[in-house]
Amino acid sequence: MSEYVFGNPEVVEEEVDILIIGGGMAACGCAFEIMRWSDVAKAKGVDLNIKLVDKAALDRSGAVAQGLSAINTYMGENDPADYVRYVRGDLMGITREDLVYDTGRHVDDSVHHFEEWGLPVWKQPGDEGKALTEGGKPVRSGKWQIMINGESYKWIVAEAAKKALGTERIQERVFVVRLLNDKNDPTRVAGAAGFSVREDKVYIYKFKACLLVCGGAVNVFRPRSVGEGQGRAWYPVWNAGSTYSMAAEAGAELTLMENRFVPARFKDGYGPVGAWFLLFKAKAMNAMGEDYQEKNAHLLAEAGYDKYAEGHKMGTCLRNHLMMHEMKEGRGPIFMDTPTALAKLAETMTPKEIKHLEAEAWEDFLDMTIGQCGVWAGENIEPDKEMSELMPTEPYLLGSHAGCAGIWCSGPDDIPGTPDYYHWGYNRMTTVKGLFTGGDGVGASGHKFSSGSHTEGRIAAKSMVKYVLDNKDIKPELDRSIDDIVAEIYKPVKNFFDHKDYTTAIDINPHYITPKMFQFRLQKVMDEYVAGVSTMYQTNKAMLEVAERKLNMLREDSEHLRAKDLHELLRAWENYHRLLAAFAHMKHIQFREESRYPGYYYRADHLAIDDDNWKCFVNSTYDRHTGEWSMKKVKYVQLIKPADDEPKAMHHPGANV
Ligand code: SFD
Ligand code: AMP
Repeated sequence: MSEYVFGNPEVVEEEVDILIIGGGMAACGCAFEIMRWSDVAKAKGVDLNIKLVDKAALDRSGAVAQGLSAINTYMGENDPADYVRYVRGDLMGITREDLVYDTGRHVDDSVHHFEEWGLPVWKQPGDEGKALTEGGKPVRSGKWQIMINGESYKWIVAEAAKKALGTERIQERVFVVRLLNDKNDPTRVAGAAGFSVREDKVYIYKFKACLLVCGGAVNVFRPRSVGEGQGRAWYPVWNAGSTYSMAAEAGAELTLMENRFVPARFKDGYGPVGAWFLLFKAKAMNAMGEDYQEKNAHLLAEAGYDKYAEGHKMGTCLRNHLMMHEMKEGRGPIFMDTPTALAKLAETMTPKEIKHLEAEAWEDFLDMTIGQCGVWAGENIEPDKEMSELMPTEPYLLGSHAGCAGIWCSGPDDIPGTPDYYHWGYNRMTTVKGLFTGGDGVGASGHKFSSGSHTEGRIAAKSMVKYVLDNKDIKPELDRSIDDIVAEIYKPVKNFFDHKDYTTAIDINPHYITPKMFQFRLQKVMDEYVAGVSTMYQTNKAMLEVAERKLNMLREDSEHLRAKDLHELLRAWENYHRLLAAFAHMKHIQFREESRYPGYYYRADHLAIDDDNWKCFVNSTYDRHTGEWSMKKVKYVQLIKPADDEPKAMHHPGANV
């Protein structure tokens, strides 16, 4: 007989100097790096107590759970300044160039560590067995991307983090629900609270500084997958917007939350396209077999989008824009011509090499998106014989891939030309004192990917230690009582037990809402009014007003979320986090009266890109007491000169703010 009782949690209180919240790429980077700086502190007589807490198990948590087939950010022979130009172009001209440059100049060191820790990096013929640090030339799929055998990528990176930190400093399977501000200074963070997803326990941490790196937001929008396939998404379903919602509730300024990522993916399995486009040189075509990117290029000029696109420099959202045009005109489905690509590559190959090529085609997905192999196997698709459909997916909120939603962060202070409002002392610290972030958390600086996110965790590690050493006298005091926090976290449990006997059907009850139904409601609102797939990514002022009204009602109803077990408690709080992330996204889209990212979303009432008024960041803050959002424009500053071959319009002087 189990003695397990649910609903009366044991409260575990802990005080540390630094808490790392999350266990993904940025968190592992931080864990690895921080012990080096902690040793430096020790030499100065300060013994730092550091802890990492992850909702899942470090070995397979976060976006890299299934592994990856490429490292998308590796400089190698390239110049970090050029990387900034690439990121700026891809994100339609507005980016925090100081943050991007900072990641670019440090990222290769992380990749070298991955290889040293055992990650197999593909090498050019003749260089096999030669490490990158020994001059081994990687197989590049694109200018910035290198190929890996990455099924165990996360395992390898987690192992190094565990070794550095020590397993006794790692707490797995604790979902952090909220940050707690300091009683004596509300602009400072002093703690965090969460609960175990395995035991009836609430955890309350006090600290001087924390790294909030819980990834991006998935399942905010109604996904294309339905029924038993509904668990499929491209980005990790377990990253539920916790980074953005917890930061916003603690008072941190968010930036570019209007941005989202709509990846073009292999239909239904969500297999990534990068290796197919870049490595295998496959072409995408419409149902008539036409190369729609070439055919539709004139559309970019007609809409005035071409100033952000020039041949190979066409950004991710603009590629989507051209694909969506074909679909809207009724010339879908869109196909990835895998047979022609493989046949071309095979022209000069021996039969053995051809077999190897076919294996690589499968391995690309086996290593990171195994569900796509399921679709191929289930639908009898042999990629060398039959084409596969591509589809733009539902939107994701993230700051590390081809998107830049996130938190407004302090950058490095050694890059010439940075205005004061780009840095306030500690690199990667948010506008809340002691609250740092990395990876998907850092806004306005996309295209970091796995390696750049790891790097940002390392950058934050160093500056968090500095912050704590500079602020030795801080005595964190929570602004709320422990009883109050525990009652709040377990409110969905109380909602259930107080009312479960009112009806005979456990899920049907006027006194509570199940997390699943709550999620359906959120996804429906976001899909239908905030530019999801059902409106082909379009919205307008009136639709956003309806969305706001419905989201406000959903926020009221969040008080009535129920949890009949620990699993539902997790789902309840994940969906609460999704709601706040969704709210931020909606408010930002409402505020920015232009269509900055065609192919990601369209303000149908402001279809143009309006550089005169909107070539700027949009930042917001949230007041958790009133539920109000405050929005503002923040001036963009160009720090890296355009390259000679860059479109002239990129030289635009900046926003009218
Ligand atoms: O093919 C809480 N990514 C790719 N990066 C590459 O370098 N190459 C690729 O090939 C990439 N591709 C790709 C990628 C991701 C996915 C899912 C696929 C394909 C299918 C992107 C990177 O993975 C991504 O940029 C980084 O992982 C981002 O790092 P970070 O640290 O910001 O997030 P994370 O790794 O997901 O970790 C989040 C952690 O937070 C935990 N967590 N813990 C406590 N309390 C809470 N409330 C929490 N909420 C979340 C999670 O458990 C996790 O540990 S391709 O498409 O281009
Ligand atoms: P994806 O697999 O779509 O996530 O892409 C992996 C990497 O390749 C990212 O750095 C993308 O920006 C890049 N990429 C994907 N498709 C293309 C393309 N058609 N042209 C240029 N870069 C691409």
